[in-house]
Amino acid sequence: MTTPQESSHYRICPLCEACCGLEVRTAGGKVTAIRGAEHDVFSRGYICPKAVALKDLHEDPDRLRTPMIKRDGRHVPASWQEAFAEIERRLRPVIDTHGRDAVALAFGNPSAHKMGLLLYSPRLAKSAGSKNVYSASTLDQMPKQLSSGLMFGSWLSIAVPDIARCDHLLILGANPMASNGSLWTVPDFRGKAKALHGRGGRIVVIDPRRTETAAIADAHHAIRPGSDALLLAAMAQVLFSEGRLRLGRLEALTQGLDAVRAAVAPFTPERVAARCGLAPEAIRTLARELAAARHPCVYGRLGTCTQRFGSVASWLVDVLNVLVGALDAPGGAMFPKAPAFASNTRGKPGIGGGITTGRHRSRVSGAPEVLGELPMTLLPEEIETPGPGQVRALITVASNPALSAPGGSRWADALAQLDCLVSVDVYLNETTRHAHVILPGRSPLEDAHYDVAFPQFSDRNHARYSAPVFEPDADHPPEWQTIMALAALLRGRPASDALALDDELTADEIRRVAGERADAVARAVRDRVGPERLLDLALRAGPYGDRFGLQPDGLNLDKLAATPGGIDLGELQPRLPDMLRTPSGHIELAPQALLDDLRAALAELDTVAPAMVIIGRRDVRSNNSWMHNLPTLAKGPERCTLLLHPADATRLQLADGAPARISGSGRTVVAPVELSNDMRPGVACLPHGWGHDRPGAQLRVAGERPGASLNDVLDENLRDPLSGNAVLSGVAVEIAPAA
Ligand SMILES: Nc1nc2c(c(=O)[nH]1)N[C@H]1C(S)=C(S)[C@@H](COP(=O)(O)OP(=O)(O)OC[C@H]3O[C@@H](n4cnc5c(=O)[nH]c(N)nc54)[C@H](O)[C@@H]3O)O[C@H]1N2
Ligand SMILES: Nc1nc2c(c(=O)[nH]1)N[C@H]1C(S)=C(S)[C@@H](COP(=O)(O)OP(=O)(O)OC[C@H]3O[C@@H](n4cnc5c(=O)[nH]c(N)nc54)[C@H](O)[C@@H]3O)O[C@H]1N2
Ligand code: SF4
Ligand SMILES: [Mo]
Repeated sequence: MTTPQESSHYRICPLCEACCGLEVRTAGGKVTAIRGAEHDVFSRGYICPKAVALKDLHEDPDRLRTPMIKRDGRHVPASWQEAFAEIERRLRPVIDTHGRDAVALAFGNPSAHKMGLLLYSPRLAKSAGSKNVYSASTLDQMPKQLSSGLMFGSWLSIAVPDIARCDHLLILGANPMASNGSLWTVPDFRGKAKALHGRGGRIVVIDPRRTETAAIADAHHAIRPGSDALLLAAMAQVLFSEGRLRLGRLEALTQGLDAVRAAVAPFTPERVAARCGLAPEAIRTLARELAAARHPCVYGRLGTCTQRFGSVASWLVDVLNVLVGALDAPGGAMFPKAPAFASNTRGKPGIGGGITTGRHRSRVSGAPEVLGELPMTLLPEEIETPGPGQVRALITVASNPALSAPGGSRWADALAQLDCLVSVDVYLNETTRHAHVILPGRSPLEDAHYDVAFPQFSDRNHARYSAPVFEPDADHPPEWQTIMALAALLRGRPASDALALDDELTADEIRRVAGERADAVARAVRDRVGPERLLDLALRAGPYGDRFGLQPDGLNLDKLAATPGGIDLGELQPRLPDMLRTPSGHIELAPQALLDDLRAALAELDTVAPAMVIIGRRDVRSNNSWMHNLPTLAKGPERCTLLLHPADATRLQLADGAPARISGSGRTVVAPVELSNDMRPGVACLPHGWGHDRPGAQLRVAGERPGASLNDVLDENLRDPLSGNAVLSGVAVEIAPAA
């Protein structure tokens, strides 16, 4: 027997927002090694332990390879044709009898990491024509998208720290040492933080827990959960009242400075100190240090979004960046310039239509639409509540709300009630066990990849593309085709129209963007189909593109595909005012909705904070709800533990390792206690995405140590009213020894 030849492949990691370049070595159709790709122009060889688990994912016997249909309460394998026939049989009557709003869509996190899903999901939503569109965005970053949209005019114009030149980084509610960054694509945060320190810079962390990131920081302030908006408003108040503004060139680009000054005036450090749990002098120092730094930058993430005043906090992060002249300045918070798909590189530079919200409202609670979506936490009530427009069918795409969204058992009850649940997914898990039909996605190693969204948040401009590592099974369609088949069904056409529909929609798009050059443009990309055709179009029309021949030196997919490891497009550059798309052509520093909600935060100051609240955490060897079935990551110590400060544990009569009963919203879970001096007293901490003990799921490894689901005890009725984002942090719970 001869040993099969080893070969090396370049693949962009699809597992988290750092988007590291990987070198995947294979032999005889198997992965033999995964390491960081040293030649990657962006990540330069960095990887974390999760990347290696791509091998486990590819080989996981529980990963679905064929469609599954539920018959007599059990999932059985089926052909693709049978699966689509079953979907048509269930979906058609729902639409015919109850109308388009009776069909809901839910898109989950991995959609953002698969080119075929991110580019085709909008087409699915459009084909459904339903108001009931939901996504993980409202469990995550919608507040930041809203505040950025209001300030800068487009939903993805999000400023990121220019860590290569920054010398004072203030981080609120983010733990990039474990998460590897979010709305900030920053592979090797640890190395970059070290370099910042090497330049004499400082990192300051605001977090109720002394996290892995706080541990490498120069200062850590254990804020009371949910009070970041108050802290940031007070810091702005200090800058105004002490005459420490230094807007520089931003002054002429900004509108609303006086309105912000007036709005933050009541938020003195003394007024907010108790609610924030920080001393007034500490708050003053935070503001003064920021103002005094040469290259300051404020960065807030998940912890600042998943709270009642998430939009206000997200806005105030950028207000501070403006007040100290850090926005759009080297070393500050800058706007990357993505080679494709960025709305802030299209249209007329410097001005635009801005964003709108509230074009429709949710039927039961009346929550406003934001970015075409309704709050994920409201989906169960839309399924449960009878009446015209009641949701009776649901298509989930890479979404596991049964574990990811607050509401616990309410999700299972609602999902079980649907006339039609279709899941495009790779596992039979806590959500898809309710599906009438599951349509499996391919292994990421069988797909080509380009990061559609993340170059818009990257700490350096770049373009990278990776080809499939393995030849896919010819009978297993790529996910974009599955999505187009569903889109065809939603349009009343046969699923077999998927490819024709793709051609039609792409031709429409070409006509729309290319106008009179449409024929030439269509000819230029005619050898490609699907997402690669859309990618080539976007790259060539983009800011570095070859403009279909007008700029022969420019970028196109052929050139990119011929350059594994990618093309470096340089350090971040100032982009104001050109990148603005606000109707005024200015930075809107004082959007009315945010001013109004900041006023509402004043009332918050006089409420009594609950005695015990719970927050979440992320672990390097885990990812949301779906990577617990991969043996490489699942081994090692128990990860789903309840962190408690020893003083709280003593008071609650809980010893290290003892099972604790955690109750909230009328629901209860049990998790083992882990004593931790890193916790702020009065705050407990449990990771989310666990609870793999639901009957009917097929997750053999995860089921061995299922853990408890944090979202079982979080209150699905709590959200940031402006963005619709769920409150996942600082929620009141009761903790007691489990009997
Ligand atoms: N309490 C609490 N809850 C949270 C959070 C928190 O911090 N605290 N974080 C929130 C955040 S930030 C997010 S983003 C959400 C994430 O929540 P979700 O959007 O639900 O995402 P995941 O939990 O990652 O589940 C991903 C689903 O996609 C499937 N999947 C994996 N890979 C693929 C693929 O290649 N193709 C397809 N079609 N499916 C695939 C998995 O099997 C799984 O069903 O959770 C949120 N929930
Ligand atoms: N290893 C790993 N990496 C991941 C993921 C994962 O599950 N595991 N998930 C990915 C996803 S989907 C996302 S969105 C990103 C998120 O990436 P990050 O934004 O870095 O999110 P977290 O690591 O959850 O860090 C949030 C921090 O906010 C703190 N916090 C909680 N409440 C408050 C508060 O009220 N105020 C302040 N100031 N802080 C608070 C928490 O203690 C926590 O340390 O991570 C991504 N990367
Ligand atoms: S940090 Fe994220 S992108 Fe990089 S290797 Fe780990 S999981 Fe993959
Ligand atoms: Mo997320």
